[in-house]
Amino acid sequence: MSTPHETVPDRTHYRICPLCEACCGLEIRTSGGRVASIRGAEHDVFSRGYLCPKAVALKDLHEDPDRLRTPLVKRGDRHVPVGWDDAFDEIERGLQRVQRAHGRDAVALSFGNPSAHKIGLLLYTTRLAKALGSKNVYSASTLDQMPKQLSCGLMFGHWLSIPVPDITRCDHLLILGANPMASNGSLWTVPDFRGKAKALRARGGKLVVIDPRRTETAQVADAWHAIRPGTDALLLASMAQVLFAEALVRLGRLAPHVNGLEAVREAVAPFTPERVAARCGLAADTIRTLARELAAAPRACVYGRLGTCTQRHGSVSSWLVDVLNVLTGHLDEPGGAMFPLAPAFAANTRGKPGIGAGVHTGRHASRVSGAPEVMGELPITLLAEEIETEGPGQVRALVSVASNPVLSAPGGPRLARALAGLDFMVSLDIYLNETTRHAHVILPGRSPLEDTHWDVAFPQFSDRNHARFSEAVFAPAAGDVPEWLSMSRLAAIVRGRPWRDGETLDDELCAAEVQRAAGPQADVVMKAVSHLRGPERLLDLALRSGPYGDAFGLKPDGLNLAKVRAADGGIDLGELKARMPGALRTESGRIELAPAMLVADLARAEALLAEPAADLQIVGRRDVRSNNSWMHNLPTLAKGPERCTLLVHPRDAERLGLRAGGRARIGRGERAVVAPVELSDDMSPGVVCLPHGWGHDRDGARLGVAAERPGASLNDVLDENLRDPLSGNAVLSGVAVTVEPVS
Ligand SMILES: Nc1nc2c(c(=O)[nH]1)N[C@H]1C(S)=C(S)[C@@H](COP(=O)(O)OP(=O)(O)OC[C@H]3O[C@@H](n4cnc5c(=O)[nH]c(N)nc54)[C@H](O)[C@@H]3O)O[C@H]1N2
Ligand SMILES: Nc1nc2c(c(=O)[nH]1)N[C@H]1C(S)=C(S)[C@@H](COP(=O)(O)OP(=O)(O)OC[C@H]3O[C@@H](n4cnc5c(=O)[nH]c(N)nc54)[C@H](O)[C@@H]3O)O[C@H]1N2
Ligand code: SF4
Ligand SMILES: [Mo]
Repeated sequence: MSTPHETVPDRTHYRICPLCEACCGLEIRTSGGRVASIRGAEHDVFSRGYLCPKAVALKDLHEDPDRLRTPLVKRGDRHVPVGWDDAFDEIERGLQRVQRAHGRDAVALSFGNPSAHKIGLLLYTTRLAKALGSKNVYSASTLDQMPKQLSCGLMFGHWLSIPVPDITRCDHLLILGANPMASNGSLWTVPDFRGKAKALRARGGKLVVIDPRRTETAQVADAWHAIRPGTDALLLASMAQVLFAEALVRLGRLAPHVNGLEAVREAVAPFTPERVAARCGLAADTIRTLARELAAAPRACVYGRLGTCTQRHGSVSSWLVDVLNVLTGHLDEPGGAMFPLAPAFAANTRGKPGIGAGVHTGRHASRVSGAPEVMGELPITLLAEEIETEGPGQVRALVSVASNPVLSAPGGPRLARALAGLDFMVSLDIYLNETTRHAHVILPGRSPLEDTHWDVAFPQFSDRNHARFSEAVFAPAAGDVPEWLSMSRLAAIVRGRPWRDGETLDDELCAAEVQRAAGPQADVVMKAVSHLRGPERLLDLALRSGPYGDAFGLKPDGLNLAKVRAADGGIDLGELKARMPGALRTESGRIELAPAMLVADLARAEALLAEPAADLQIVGRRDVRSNNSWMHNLPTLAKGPERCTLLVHPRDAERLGLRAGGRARIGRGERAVVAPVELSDDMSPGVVCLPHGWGHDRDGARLGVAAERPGASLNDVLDENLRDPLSGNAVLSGVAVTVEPVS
């Protein structure tokens, strides 16, 4: 007997991988309606055939029987499938009831990492947040990059104006707290980091890594320096001090565009290498050499990522990374730290070049702890207390979009208890997991292979400019609702309208945006995109009005969606080019080298000098075959050795009585988890390492493969009360723990 699929001819599809920030182009061969093979697309203008083992798991993800295909509604303690209309009816009743009884702030929004990888989620999250009108907006950004967004926002005027290493022309790359060999890069879209780092060294360049662990990246570097976790602010301030003291500061071309040089000189003056060396765990001479080499290299760059953000001084560390780039004349220069020019959606390409409104924080504060809003968000580690604490403004309902804070945020079990007490919760997700099991209604997201794809954010961080679009590989099931439309329906609901208005609302918002941007030309513009709907309409508008756009026909050689769609493998837009001062959007129209709140916080970091390092600190790690909390259900990736292990230096193991393969209790106060021990002299003594995103043993989740080897959740131990006060980012690295053997 033949199935309908067997009549589908074999085909080869081009698809951008949505699984991490490298955004590799893939060649997916389908046969009989199923994925036959996945390879790197050699003809991709940007990634040129590179891929990692996760890409192949797109097939597992597409076929995963646990991946949700229909909406689920909670009846008693079970989730049962329902039709789409019934699901939206239930959400409309649930959310509007809470809003009517308790006001707008009573409904919170939480969105997670995968929403950055789908155009229909990312563009519509902003719309949903606006429609909601609640102070209670939370996301994975405060578990990740908020410190960098804040420091760059203050320095360059927009939250997404974040420079990236121009690695293909760089000869000296200093990396702190990042492991692109495993992570494939972050706030830096750099497919094939390994190959590019190798080429850098082959042309005589130098790669230096500063990390408490000799990571996979440190292993391919020329030098590795083990730092005491949480002390990057001291180290970086000290390097800046050396530059001033030894007259190595060269602002170069940007000199006339920089404010605050003297303030920086003064702020870093107390941080001599001799003073910080012992606390950082690096010799004073090493710190001097790091500064001198950076200054001496003609084309050099400092790059800091997760390890420099998820610590108590995340904002100051993130700031000082770019201070060093500016002081050594490497910002906005080829081979240095450069600003990509994305073809669509980049705020630093819109409005008046070189000047803007800057960024501001603290326009409101969290109700219970008074933490300032940053980029319209509150720290996600405060969500539990906002749900638990009674009084006006208490959070009583949650809309969760592609987020799994029960595993991804410190204090997971406390948050899970809080979620269980909500009046109403709706999740837009692809799994019934540790977080979504608390939802009254779960709306399924699509398999990436059923969606068209354009990266909204990552071209803004790419090591080369490009425009790439991919079509869906498979048609979605009949009656299936795309995620953008689910988001639009949710937006209609929280605006007090019927969910059935979702599509009309999208039309209204789009027309209003075009009216604001195009004024008298609005009708012509709307007509030009009248054949499109949803995210594709927004993309065509953004491309055509963007820096390479066809300006709706005025520049016939320019880009539009149809052209990009027709270009299999994408369109190369060339190497990174200098963008300063035009890309600035600060109020002064200059680079703010010494934003007041960062300078003030550097003084707070000085207190670290009087505070001895904890006996044992824990840091995280990433494995190339895993991704945060949600890829452990894919057999291709789940097989192989146990990955959720505690790395311990043999010396620590000896004094703590731990042995390889034995089990360790990792504790902090009342909290503890147990994990197998792996001895590793890649660790610095005094630092242990456990990955996050594990702990798939919670009742009510439906993750058959992941539950077989659930692992322990690091965030069951970490402390939701530890934050970088400026950005609200959680402290996930360098937290003091105790470790003891379990028999
Ligand atoms: N201790 C510690 N904690 C950490 C980190 C760490 O290094 N250490 N890293 C932090 C970082 S950097 C991040 S970004 C956060 C991530 O935190 P989260 O974003 O909360 O976590 P994820 O594991 O990415 O889970 C995303 C959710 O999205 C769902 N999902 C996946 N694909 C789709 C889709 O296509 N559509 C929809 N609708 N849903 C989808 C998944 O099922 C899952 O529920 O974790 C943070 N937590
Ligand atoms: N395979 C895989 N790839 C991923 C992910 C994944 O889970 N798996 N997650 C994706 C996400 S959401 C993100 S945000 C990116 C993150 O990508 P990266 O920024 O590369 O993050 P990590 O690999 O966690 O590397 C952080 C490093 O910081 C070090 N570190 C910890 N504390 C300190 C400190 O105080 N100072 C210094 N200097 N270093 C410190 C850690 O030892 C670790 O090596 O990866 C993305 N890509
Ligand atoms: S590095 Fe791997 S997971 Fe990341 S985009 Fe490329 S293929 Fe996908
Ligand atoms: Mo992240």
